[in-house]
Amino acid sequence: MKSLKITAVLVIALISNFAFSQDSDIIAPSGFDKPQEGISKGDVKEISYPSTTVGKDRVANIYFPPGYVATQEYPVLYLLHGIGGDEREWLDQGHPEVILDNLYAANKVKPMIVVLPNGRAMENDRAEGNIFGEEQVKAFATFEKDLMVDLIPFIEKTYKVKSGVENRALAGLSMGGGQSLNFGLNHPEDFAWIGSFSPAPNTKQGEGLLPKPEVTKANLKLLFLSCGDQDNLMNVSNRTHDFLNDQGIEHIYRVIPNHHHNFEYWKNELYYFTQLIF
Ligand code: FER
Repeated sequence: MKSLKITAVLVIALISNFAFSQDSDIIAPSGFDKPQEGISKGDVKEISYPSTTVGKDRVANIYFPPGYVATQEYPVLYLLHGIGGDEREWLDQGHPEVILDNLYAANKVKPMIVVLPNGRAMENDRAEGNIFGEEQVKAFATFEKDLMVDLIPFIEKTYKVKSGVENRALAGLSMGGGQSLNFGLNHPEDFAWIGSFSPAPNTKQGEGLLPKPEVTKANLKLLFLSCGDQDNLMNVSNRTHDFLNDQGIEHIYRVIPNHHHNFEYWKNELYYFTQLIF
């Protein structure tokens, strides 16, 4: 009887322990997105850069980490928004600056600069009118050129930035998640870290998604693909996960239970992704 009791206690302990460690790997601890008093805070600054792609100056935001020193070199994460957003979407709805300030205070993230661009590369890049229109959706593809030819060179000549593929990350939500996969895998010489949070149907398929498998295999340090299990776009993540497996591209695939296509989920993923990079 006694040994039965001990066995039962052990089994319960094992089950609850297992559930606990699983949860903490998947769902961020409460308070991760709440501003804390008494910790150092980073700075958010709006910048403008000349775009040869669009033919005008374009606006982006930058988050500088707490204790940023302009004479030191930092790696850079480019963080992209969704179809209804612009260069302020993450800041207004996801508050990455709060999540990152908290992670810095807990010493859980490497010092990095985060650039928040506008991923709709067209003359009027506001999320207005028919945001699903052909021209508007095409502008999310055109942003590849703006990013590679205009924005990244501007950032790298304006700020002290660590060189090398291992010091550049690209991540985004939904349309920005599709862009991160499309552009990141098209430029494996330039991005070693890719994060895709509930990628949208703009995500390419087949050889179009993975044009340089050998360079990708050599350079990629992390491909982080995830989706909430309640998201209508799950099929895009599933098909991408299957394709990457078929091609032998190592990646993390997270399916987050009871989560939808929204900032509660995207913030959660940012919390985990940023701790894994650089
Ligand atoms: C679509 C469904 C969703 C699509 C784009 C999205 C281009 C993007 C959603 C988002 O960014 O939140 O069919 O086609």
